[in-house]
Amino acid sequence: LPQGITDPRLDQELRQAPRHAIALVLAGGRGSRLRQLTDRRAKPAVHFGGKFRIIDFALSNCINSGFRRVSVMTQYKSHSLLRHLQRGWNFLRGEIGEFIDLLPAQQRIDETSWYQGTADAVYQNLDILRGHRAEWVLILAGDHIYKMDYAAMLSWHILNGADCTVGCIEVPRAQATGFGVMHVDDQNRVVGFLEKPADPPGMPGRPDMALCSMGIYIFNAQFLYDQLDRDARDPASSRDFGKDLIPWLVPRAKVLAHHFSDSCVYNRAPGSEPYWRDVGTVDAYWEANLDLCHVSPSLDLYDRNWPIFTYQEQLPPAKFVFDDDNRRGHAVDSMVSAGCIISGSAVRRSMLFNNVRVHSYASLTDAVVLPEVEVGRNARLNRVVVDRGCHIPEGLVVGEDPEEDARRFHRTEGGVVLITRDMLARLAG
Ligand code: ADQ
Ligand code: ADP
Repeated sequence: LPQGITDPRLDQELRQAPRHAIALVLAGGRGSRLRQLTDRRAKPAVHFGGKFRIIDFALSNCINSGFRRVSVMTQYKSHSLLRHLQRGWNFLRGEIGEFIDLLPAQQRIDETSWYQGTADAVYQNLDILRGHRAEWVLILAGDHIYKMDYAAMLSWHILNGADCTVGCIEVPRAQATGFGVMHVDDQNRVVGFLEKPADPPGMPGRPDMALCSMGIYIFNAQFLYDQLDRDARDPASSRDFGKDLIPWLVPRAKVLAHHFSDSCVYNRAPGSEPYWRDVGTVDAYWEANLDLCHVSPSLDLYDRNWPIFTYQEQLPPAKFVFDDDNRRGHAVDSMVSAGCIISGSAVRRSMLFNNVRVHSYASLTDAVVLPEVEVGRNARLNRVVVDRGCHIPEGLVVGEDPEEDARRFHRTEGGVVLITRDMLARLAG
């Protein structure tokens, strides 16, 4: 919370504010750049960091920030996501007004349409939202990895008297084409907003960087409801926050930019940088998982002051054993989750999710291995992402012959090989 507030009543009001807000987590998008990892599950349901799903980060931020009324909007391939939320995220207490509610696209308004853009997902649930009588609405994407104190952003929104506050980060200009790019004045008021510009404008005095929307918004509730009603009557609108609503508001309302660095939850390591990742591609996903295996990663999952919650299956500890030939099963610079057994095989710089079995003479290097994977004897996997439930056949070698990899699996520009059950079935087939 902001420092130096001397008025005790204002201080109290800001502390209480998250209780009078509702958080909406948009979790309906497909995230198609994650390729076959999102063939059967929405991006927010994709496994991350050994035991988590991507959506756990936004939801944990809500809980840790004191936002205990949360609705998750789902649409695309939602079964895996709903199952995760039902199993792991049902611990809030309805009796004291806390909840995590699931709002699947259910054609509440118009019989023929699913959610169109992100604003439509909210609009179609307006009657439910109004019923919560919130004062503020926090809108989040369910598909980013970061730790952020939304209460700090809400205080900032209230103290600055904004109609709408947009969370923002600075991104190298060349990488900003996938973002909403903003211009702000010296009071942090947004004076220009371009959604996914082909040639993103730089920041004043810093031409190489662009100020980008994180897709996180805080609105005064009534203001948002009025705007959604208006937007729904506009036949030209595609009903999207980034494409339609925010650009329409910028010249007409008080839209402010809030810097992520002001509400980021930092690592305790001195000099740590604000950490925010859109693990939108297989390369970015692979890298962000393996970053966690370094000695001091930029994202600290071990910080007990800002825990990341998830659904946890009851599993035995990871186990490392010699095999019959007295070969040592070991892992270094790696994270190995519960239920794993590494027998007579070598695991280096790898992220192993729950229940991975690695058999004798196999080796894994720079591998991200999702749950329930079995790696057969003598297999050698380098620079791979292995999807949940894959059975890697004995002796399979991946990551040594790019052409062969590309023929059998999906090989990214960055040379990471994605292996799924379907690809293995075709190979066996
Ligand atoms: P995008 O990255 O394109 O741009 P978008 O596709 O709008 O993001 O998805 C935002 C979130 O909403 C995601 O979590 C997605 O899963 C979810 N979602 C998408 N369509 C949905 C639907 N119909 N129903 C429910 N949920 C849905 C946005 C902004 C940019 C900003 C980036 C930051 O438009 O301005 O820079 O996010 O990542
Ligand atoms: P999760 O994503 O929860 O880890 P899985 O990877 O096993 O789980 O499955 C992802 C989604 O695909 C789930 O919704 C599951 O029910 C569905 N699914 C799994 N196998 C198949 C299949 N052979 N055909 C169609 N859908 C499947």
